[in-house]
Amino acid sequence: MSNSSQKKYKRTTITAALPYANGPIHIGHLAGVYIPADIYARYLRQKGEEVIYICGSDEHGVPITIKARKEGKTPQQVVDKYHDLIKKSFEEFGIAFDHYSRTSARIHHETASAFFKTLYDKGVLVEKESEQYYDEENKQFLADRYITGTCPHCGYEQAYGDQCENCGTSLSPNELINPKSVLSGNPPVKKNTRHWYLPLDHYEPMLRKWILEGHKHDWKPNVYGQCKSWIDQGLLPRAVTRDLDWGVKLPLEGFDGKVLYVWFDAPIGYISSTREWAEATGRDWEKYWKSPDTKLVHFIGKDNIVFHCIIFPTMLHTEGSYILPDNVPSNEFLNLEGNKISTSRNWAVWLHEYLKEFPGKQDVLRYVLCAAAPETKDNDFTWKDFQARNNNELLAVFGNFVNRTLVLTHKYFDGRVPAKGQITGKDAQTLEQLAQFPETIGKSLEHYRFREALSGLMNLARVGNRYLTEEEPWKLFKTDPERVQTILNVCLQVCASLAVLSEPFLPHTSGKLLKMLGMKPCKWHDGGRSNLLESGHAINKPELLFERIEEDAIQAQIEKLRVTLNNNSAGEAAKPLKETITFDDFTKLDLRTATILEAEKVPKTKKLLKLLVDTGVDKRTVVAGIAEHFNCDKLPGRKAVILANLAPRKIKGIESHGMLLMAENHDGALTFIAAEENFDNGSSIS
Ligand code: B3M
Ligand code: ZN
Repeated sequence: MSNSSQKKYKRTTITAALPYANGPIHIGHLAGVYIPADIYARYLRQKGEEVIYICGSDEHGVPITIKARKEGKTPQQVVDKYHDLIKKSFEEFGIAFDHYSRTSARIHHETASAFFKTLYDKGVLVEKESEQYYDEENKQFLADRYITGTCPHCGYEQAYGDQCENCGTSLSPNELINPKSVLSGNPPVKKNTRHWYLPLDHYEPMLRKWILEGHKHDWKPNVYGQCKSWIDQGLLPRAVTRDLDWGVKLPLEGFDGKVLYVWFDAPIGYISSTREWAEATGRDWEKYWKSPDTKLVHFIGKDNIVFHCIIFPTMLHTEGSYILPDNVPSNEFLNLEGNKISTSRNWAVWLHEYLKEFPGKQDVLRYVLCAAAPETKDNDFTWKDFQARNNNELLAVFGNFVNRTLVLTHKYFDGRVPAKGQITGKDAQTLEQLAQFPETIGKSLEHYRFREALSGLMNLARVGNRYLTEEEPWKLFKTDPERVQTILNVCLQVCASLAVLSEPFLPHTSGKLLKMLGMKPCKWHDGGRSNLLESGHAINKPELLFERIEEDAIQAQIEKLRVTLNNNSAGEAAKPLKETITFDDFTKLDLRTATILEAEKVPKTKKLLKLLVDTGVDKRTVVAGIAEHFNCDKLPGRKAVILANLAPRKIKGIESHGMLLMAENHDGALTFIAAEENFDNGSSIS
């Protein structure tokens, strides 16, 4: 369990988070998980290491059944549709998995239920009867996303039973304030049911030693920090079964209607996908998961950290025959044009649409998403930046250098690599620099610093471009053709290195360039050689590696997003009216004019303000989720309307008496509803 970055391994098992098969892949997924994992896998392969890159669709869980219900389909129909779409778009994009499986596969059901059975037979799991929320109208227990309510941490009203998407906190249904069933909209009742729990609390010492002592220096700070705060808060037993009918059936007699929790079965999906691959290719799957010589690396999004760093490792550890991950690189979030990517609001760039709208431009998106990856903090994707990076970097530096070199080689030397003559200091310096690149870029990759690695690759293109521009062979050919031979030889070696070292990042470009140079794929370290192309070797006709992306293509994308924004707000403006209430219902509300006297932020929350409000009748405390919209200093003296007879409730330990009325528009902006400036407090509103 020592710091593993020093450890020598024989092979690497790379997993990328299994995407939920309830929607297509978007740029956030790509930048956060699939592109970095793909670069890493391709790099190791090119180094000649033994590596497998494993993924598959996550087809269980409540998000799938909710989607099926909304669309009037069966869960299987939903996952079939998205599994196919996702798999195809990954392939076309050039994500080179060794295997892409799915968790509805038979082999997965077998693997996951056997895993559960082992933990059960070993007595690891704790059986407990407890009260859980139940929807009487639909006769169903309300697991995870079947229940929503107000987040106790930030006041967000649409928090799910397993997580608040606003503040990211992971929740249990019992913590929600005002819980509601997603199925009927009714408040749920409590009913007894029996479940099996993974007692994480028992394994705290193991986790503390393994993560907090063993991986302090090699795991990314965001990953390590989340693990530390989880462990320090005290781990609790986690239920690993659910009352649902979609999922891996419980392998115990007499428990129909119960399945494994999706977060129990999904990570086992990595193992079953490996088994499926091994069966198909006649290999032994076990060494990839059980040999201490294997380095296991999980690439994930930041909302998956606890599952991959705490829960799954505890499962692997208690099962007893598995290795634990060596690293769990996780990125922050990518935003789109300043707003959070959202599947439900269609605020995303979808991979399958991109592939259609920008045919042949896979590598441009790979490049931009790697260059702007949210490695250490959230980052923003904009179409303007996409265009600029293509035109000013890929095209102007990489493409331009390669094209000039190849065109000149054809023009002066009939497409044959000219021999080097006498070497100047500049030539030697360029070739020495060239020799460093495999090592430098490789180091960055081995530390999961993909942006740095990519900028290393671009530096190589810059070295070549600058050399060519400064040496100006086109001015020398008449007077000193021998010198031109040397210059172009050096430039061609740089091109060959680019072809080799760009493979993990820009595989389509690398393939094209290899072909243009008449080369076969090479090992990573060959990318540093100064004689990769022998003199006399014939190269092929140059083609353009990159094309200019014109303004109209970018405007079309921006327009598409504008339409989405309009549709969203139109959709919201037309929100259906709530059900009719009687006049008596209305008169139950005691609405009063009031003035805010004091305002302060509730510590450790993003959204909450604690307000002292003069209602004309009394002065009282109200907690409101408006901290992101109003400055505390500006609130004292502000008029407001308060719903004064709302039952008090505790929010973050503070008792809140009543609610201030606000209007919220479709952009989420808030404004107070208030009487005129000098109107008396306590006036009743009717
Ligand atoms: N499907 C969650 C997600 O896409 C989930 C990952 C599973 S990895 C085992 O965020
Ligand atoms: Zn929250």
